[in-house]
Amino acid sequence: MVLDKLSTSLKESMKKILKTTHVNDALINDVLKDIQKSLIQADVDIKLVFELTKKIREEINKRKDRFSQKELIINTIYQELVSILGEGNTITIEKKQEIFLLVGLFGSGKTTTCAKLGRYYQKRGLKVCLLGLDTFRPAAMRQLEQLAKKLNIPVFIDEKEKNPVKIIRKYKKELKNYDLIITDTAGRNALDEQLTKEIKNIEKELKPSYTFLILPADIGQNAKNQTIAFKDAINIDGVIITKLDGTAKAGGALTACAFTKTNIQFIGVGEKAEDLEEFKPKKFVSRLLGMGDLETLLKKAEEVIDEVQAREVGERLMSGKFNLFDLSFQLESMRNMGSIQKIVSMIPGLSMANLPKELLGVQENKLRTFKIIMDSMTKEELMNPEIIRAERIERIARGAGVSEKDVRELLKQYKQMKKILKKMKGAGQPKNLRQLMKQFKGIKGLM
Ligand SMILES: Nc1nc2c(ncn2[C@@H]2O[C@H](COP(=O)(O)OP(=O)(O)O)[C@@H](O)[C@H]2O)c(=O)[nH]1
Ligand SMILES: [Mg+2]
Repeated sequence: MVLDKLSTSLKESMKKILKTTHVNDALINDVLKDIQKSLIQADVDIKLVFELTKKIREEINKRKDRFSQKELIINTIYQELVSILGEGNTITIEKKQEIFLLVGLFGSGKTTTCAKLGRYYQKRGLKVCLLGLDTFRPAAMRQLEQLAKKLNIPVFIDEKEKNPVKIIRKYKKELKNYDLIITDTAGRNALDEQLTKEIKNIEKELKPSYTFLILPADIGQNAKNQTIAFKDAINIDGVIITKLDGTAKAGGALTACAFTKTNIQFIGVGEKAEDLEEFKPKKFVSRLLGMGDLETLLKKAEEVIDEVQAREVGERLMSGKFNLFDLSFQLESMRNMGSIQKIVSMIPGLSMANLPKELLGVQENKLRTFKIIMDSMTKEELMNPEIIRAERIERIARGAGVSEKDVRELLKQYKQMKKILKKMKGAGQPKNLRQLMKQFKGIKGLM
C-alpha cells in the first residue's frame, strides 16, 4: 500500500482517540504530537506540519461539542489533512480529440504513465492511442511500443526521426481518428534550455488539451522546486506523481504540489498498467486513516464511543458515583436500544432477555430540553451538580432559553437517579432485570 508507515501511525492515532474514555486537552496534545511526528517522518515540510496541527487545534476549540468530541477530533484531522493535499483530479474529457502531453525529467515515469493512462481511458470506453516523441533516448520508442502492444493500444512512433515536431506532422491525419492521444516525450537530467525549447516546439505543433508534469514521489519536497521550474518555463495543467508505492517519504511530494497550487491529477502506485489512480484527496486521506470513507469512519467512532461510554457509565453506576454527564448519556441511551443493552450487559447478573417494552417509551421533548440545559452548564456544574443553587439556576435557564422550573426538574431527576443508585448499591445487585427496571421507573416523568 501507499504510505504504509504513515498510514499505520495515523491509524494508531485514530485508535487512541477512539479508545480514550476522557477527551481532554492532554489527549488532543498527545494525538497532535503523534501526527506531527508521523507527517515529518513522511517528509512533509515541518512548517506546514506545525501550521496544520495548529489549525486542527483551533478548529476543535471552535466547534467544541461535548457530545461528539471524538467525532469532532477525527473529523477535523481528516478535513485538515484533505485541505493540505489540494483539489486533486479536475480532468474532464468532453470534446473528441483530447491530447495529453506528458513531460518530466529522466526516469520520472513518463513512458510507463502513458501506457497507464491509455489503459485507464481505454477501459472507460475512449478510443485511445499513444504517440512517442522521445527522440533523445535510443530505446525509448520501442519501450512505448511494447507497453502499448501488451494493452492493445495503437501506438505511433518513428525510430529514425530525430525531430519530434516532424513526427507529429507525419501522423497528424491519422491521429484525428482518436478520442484521446497520449503523448510521451523525452526527459533530461534537469530542465535545461534544450528541453524547454523542445517541449515548447511540441506544444506549439500539438496544441495539447492537458500538459502533465510527471514527478516521482521519491524526490520528496524537491517536487516543489521542480514544479515551480517547469511552470515558469511552460504551461502545466497538473502533475502526476509516480512511484508512490516505492517510498515512505511520499508525503513530501504530495504536499509540495498542493503548496504550488498545482493539482495532482493522478498517482502511480505500482509498475503495472493498472496501477494508476485518479487523485482524490478525500478518498486518499480516509484510506490513510484506515476507514473506507468518512461515513464509515464516523459510524465506527460512534459505535466505539457508545461501547466505551456504556462500560464507563456501567462502572460508575455500580460504584455509586454519578454526575450529570452520566445522566445525559443515560438519557441519550434511552433512545437507543443498543446502548441500553450494552449498559445492562455491564451489570453482572443481568441479561436483556426480559426487557420490558415500556423502557423505550422515552419522552423525546423532555430529553431535548434536558440536553439544551446541560449545554448551558459549565463543566464544573456537570461534574458536580450539587453546587447548582438558585443563582446558577437562573443563569443556566437564561442561557438555555428555558424556564427555571425546567432546570429544577432536571436537577430533581438527577437527585432521584442518584438516590436510586445509592439504594441499589446498599441493597446489593438487583436480583433480576425487572427489579432493576422498577428502580429505574421510579424516576418520575422519564418513562
Ligand atoms: N514502483 C513503481 N515503479 C514505477 C512507477 N512508474 C514508473 N515506474 C518505473 O520507473 C522506471 C522509469 O519509468 P519510465 O516510464 O521509463 O520513465 P521515463 O524515463 O520518465 O519515461 C521504470 O522502471 C518503471 O517501471 C510506479 O508508479 N511505481
Ligand atoms: Mg521514457
